[in-house]
Amino acid sequence: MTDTLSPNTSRELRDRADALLRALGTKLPEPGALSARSPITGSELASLKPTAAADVDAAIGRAEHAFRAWRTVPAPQRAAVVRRLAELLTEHKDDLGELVTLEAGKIGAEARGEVQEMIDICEFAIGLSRQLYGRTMPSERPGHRLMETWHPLGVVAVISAFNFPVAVWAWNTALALVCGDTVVWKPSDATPLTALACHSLLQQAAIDVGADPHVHQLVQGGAEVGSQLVDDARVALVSATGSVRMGRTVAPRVAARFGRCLLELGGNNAAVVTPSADLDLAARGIVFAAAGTAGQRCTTLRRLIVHVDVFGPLLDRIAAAYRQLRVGNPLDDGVLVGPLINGRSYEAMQEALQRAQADGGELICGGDRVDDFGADAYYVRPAIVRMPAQTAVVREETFAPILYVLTYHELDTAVDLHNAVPQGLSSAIFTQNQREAERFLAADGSDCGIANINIGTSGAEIGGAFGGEKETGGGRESGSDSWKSYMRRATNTINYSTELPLAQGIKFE
Ligand code: UN1
Repeated sequence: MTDTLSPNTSRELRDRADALLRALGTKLPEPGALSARSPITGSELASLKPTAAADVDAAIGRAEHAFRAWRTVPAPQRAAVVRRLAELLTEHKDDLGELVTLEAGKIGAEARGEVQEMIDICEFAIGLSRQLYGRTMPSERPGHRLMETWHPLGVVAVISAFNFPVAVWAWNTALALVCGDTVVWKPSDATPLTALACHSLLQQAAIDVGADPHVHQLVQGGAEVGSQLVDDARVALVSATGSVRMGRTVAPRVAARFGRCLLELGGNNAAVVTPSADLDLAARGIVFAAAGTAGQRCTTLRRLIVHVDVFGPLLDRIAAAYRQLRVGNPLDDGVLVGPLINGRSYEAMQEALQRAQADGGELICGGDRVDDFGADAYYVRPAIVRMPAQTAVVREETFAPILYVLTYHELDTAVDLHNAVPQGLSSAIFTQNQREAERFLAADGSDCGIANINIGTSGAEIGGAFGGEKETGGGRESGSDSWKSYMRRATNTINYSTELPLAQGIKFE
């Protein structure tokens, strides 16, 4: 079931974007070469000027200068900016959520969820500001104390993707600010307006609490802007979310100047369904994880590894749910699947479906374009493809709603199949058998950064560390002790005795 759009929709979307920016206290941008488009229609919402190289340089300079004072502000006082940001986000949750829908195409419930995720990480960061703990260790020497202290790192470059245009920025920025770092943000060039809105909310927060607004800088544009941040020695940490291809260029360049990287790259997430699984619960978890956000989360479920005995009943349930998914305008109530971000995503999806079928895959449902929305908007029905084997196309991440289904007989084979992809972000097993569940979480089980039991692969809470292994890049953001990536550790040995004993019992007399 789908809805069509009225011919005036592009105009309405443009006016709505203007109104939302105003409501969010954001100055409308001056027109320029960077086009902000809505995937709802493919039409332009606004245009703006990309940040020129000299201005990127100046932004890094301002962030570096602001860092000198910011690092000495006590962490609980730094948290005041984040607390005010959380208040502003709460006040503007619906407006910012709607702007996310306009620009990234995700449905209202998910867009508001994304803003909630920002508020959650702000609350986490506020508490964290009093918990940047270092350890004290017993010294081997009499009259000595050994401890570690955590210090701000410097300028953090945040390079974020279109699919979580605001939450991933907040994960990084809320932590970086309480940790005493300053931030230069390069959002996706597909979502410049939500970035303008977030930047102005943060500027407002800083002004309201009397902090230096220069602690946050926004630079806009394409890969060349990101490149400049990657290569600038004043940037201490590059936190980048995006494709494996992007990570492959970023990581060695940052390493070459001994900078630090925090990478959140592609995922190719799978769920194993065992014979003991609660199939109704599994089906619900699978449908949200595979079709939600039109398959455009890095945590999207892309592979389903099902025991042969439950393949039939599980697939019946999932296919029935897929048939009821409403694809359409994400601004409309009841729509669960919005558009793909652009035509390139659509083409990548079609190409992957063709390759899968050439490999012997059987298209069970979906995959077709819903073309009631004009030539420049790309809506698709989420696809399910039964695969005879985990071929090359299945081992790649295609950022679109395709769920490949494979079957297994022995759990060991399922775990091997699960791990036999280059990426390692998120994973799940649906089972009511404790041995199977523990097998999946064990050292020789899932090799991912996230491994869930009876929950889909997407929709993680902010309290845990978020990130993955192998080609996913190894970074951890958001909760737990991810804050350590945003700080530097100093080991301090303090001698309060009148002697000078050397470690390891060395005598040097
Ligand atoms: C992403 O897709 O880049 O776990 C982030 C999730 C969300 C975050 C996704 N909390 O699906």
